[in-house]
Amino acid sequence: MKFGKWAVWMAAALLGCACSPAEKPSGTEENIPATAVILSRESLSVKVGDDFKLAARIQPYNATNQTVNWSAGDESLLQINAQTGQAKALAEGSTTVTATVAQSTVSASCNVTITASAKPNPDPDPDPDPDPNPDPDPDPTDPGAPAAYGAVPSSGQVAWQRQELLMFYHYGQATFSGWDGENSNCNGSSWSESLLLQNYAPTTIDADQWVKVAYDNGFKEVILTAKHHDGFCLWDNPESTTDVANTNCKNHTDVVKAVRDACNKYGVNMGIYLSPWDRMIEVSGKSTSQYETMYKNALKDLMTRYAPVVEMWFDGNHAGNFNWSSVNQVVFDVNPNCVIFSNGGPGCRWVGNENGDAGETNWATINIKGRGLTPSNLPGGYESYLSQGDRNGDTWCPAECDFSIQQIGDHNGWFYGANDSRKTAKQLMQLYYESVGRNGVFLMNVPPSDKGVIDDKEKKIIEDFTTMRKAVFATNLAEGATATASSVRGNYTQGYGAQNLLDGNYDTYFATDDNVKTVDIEIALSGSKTFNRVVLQEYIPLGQRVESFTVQYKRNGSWTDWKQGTTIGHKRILMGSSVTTDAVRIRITAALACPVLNTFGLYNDTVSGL
Ligand code: FUL
Repeated sequence: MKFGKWAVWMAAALLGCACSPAEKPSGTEENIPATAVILSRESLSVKVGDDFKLAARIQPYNATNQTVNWSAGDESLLQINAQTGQAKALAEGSTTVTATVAQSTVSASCNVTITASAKPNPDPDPDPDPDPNPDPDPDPTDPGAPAAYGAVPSSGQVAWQRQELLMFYHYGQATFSGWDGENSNCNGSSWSESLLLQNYAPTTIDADQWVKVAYDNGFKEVILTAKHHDGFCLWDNPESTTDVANTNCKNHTDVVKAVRDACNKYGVNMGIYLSPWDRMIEVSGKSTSQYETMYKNALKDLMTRYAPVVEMWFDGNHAGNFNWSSVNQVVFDVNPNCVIFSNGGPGCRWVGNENGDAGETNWATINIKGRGLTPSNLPGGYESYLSQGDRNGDTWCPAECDFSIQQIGDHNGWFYGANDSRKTAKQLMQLYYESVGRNGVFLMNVPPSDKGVIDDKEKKIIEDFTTMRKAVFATNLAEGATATASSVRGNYTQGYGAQNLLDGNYDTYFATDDNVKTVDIEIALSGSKTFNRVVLQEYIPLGQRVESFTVQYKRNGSWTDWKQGTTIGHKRILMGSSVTTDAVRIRITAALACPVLNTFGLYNDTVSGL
């Protein structure tokens, strides 16, 4: 082992570790060309006469040129402002909207289908006598959809957040040895490749069962540690000899492929974790720049071999001083819609703790432009910054709340431990409320055991959690209710009325006029109901807007406060005491722009004990 170089590398790595954000010299990321532009929608259906506007996101996020020019495939069907992107559907048919980054050929298109106007055709045989009593209140016309506000998600980020439940698999030599890279040595000896290769001793690996457990319990994505901090790789990494292909196991399994195949079978999305911190690199004496090249090659190999990869996980622990923009680019070159996780995105962010809970106030936006992004280069006090996001953040980068179902004392047990304690179904339910219910996603680590399966103990707890969750959300007590609002966009209730909150359609929403930022929404229930949970969702393709709201209910004929909330985002679940009523009122008391909400739900949790 070359201690001299190892010590230098460790010092460099520690400077960039998750616990001590490092400043990157300014001016290193000037004149960065745009490599892709992503639209908020890949396809869209509108009606003749509708106004709409798509949001465009340029990659990399810090590309120098941020100007987009807009055009329509067929201008007789669609009129579009070349600078602002504001569009109007003129006639029935199909066409495209294209956004092209100025002075480049980088572009993206959205297919637009235009159908007949919802408004009835004008009377073909008009009454020749003028109406003696003209309608004093003629039908309002569609004022057009609200423009996107602030930083908005890509279509990949919207799809990612709507998954809500994600499962992590930490598996590798540490499953057998109990020594993961966070230990200062391996089995009491210095870290060495031969030790790792010897330690890895599976008799069988049933990745199909791992993914089935996820699928059966409503988890939409799984993330596998293709390489953890020890440096042991679960696939035949062309850049390393410390991998499954070099172990003594006869018929070694490419574990990444096994998970890929199972994901294909069950229709579950796949994410990959590739640890920047690597004990084998430390003992090799390789320089950071040599390692960066190896890391990028390994990443490219993973991206291409196991595509599609919906999420790439860059752990901030000892993440080192790579040129992270160029590492991200390796991912985007193969999959421009991949959501990249790190302490600071750019696709989604660490929530600032490993307890699985987000801040009660939680913006999906943070400031990362111009920071010379590294997985740890964020403002001071960044852990609380990450848990709450930034109201005026320049980039859409929602929070992912990771934790492990296994615990060693009060720490997460990332790799399987037969004697580790386990969280209970009730604790998982609490974390669900504190992650998904606070505009985050729930990322639970379920470590496969040394027997190559998810152990029955874990399986049972996850199934109990599923039963509990399903019981709580089985009946929306707002079904059959009537919703009205104190103000509706352009008075056009058929397009933007409060009833859209109850129709179960993600893409129809309630909205107000651009200058109306506070509004009351009354929900007259179909009878007397007892509830203790309220679910609200903003239509995030148009940005996050609401800053505060109050939920009230009718008690003895008067409105009574039940609970107050701050942000909503993709989903907010308010938990309160059980009350019985026949009417509920949502008062939006502050918003950054006109509120745009697509879902209201009312539930009664009588099973979790929370
Ligand atoms: C942390 C790592 O150090 C843990 O080992 C684990 O992989 C967790 C998900 O992220 O930062």
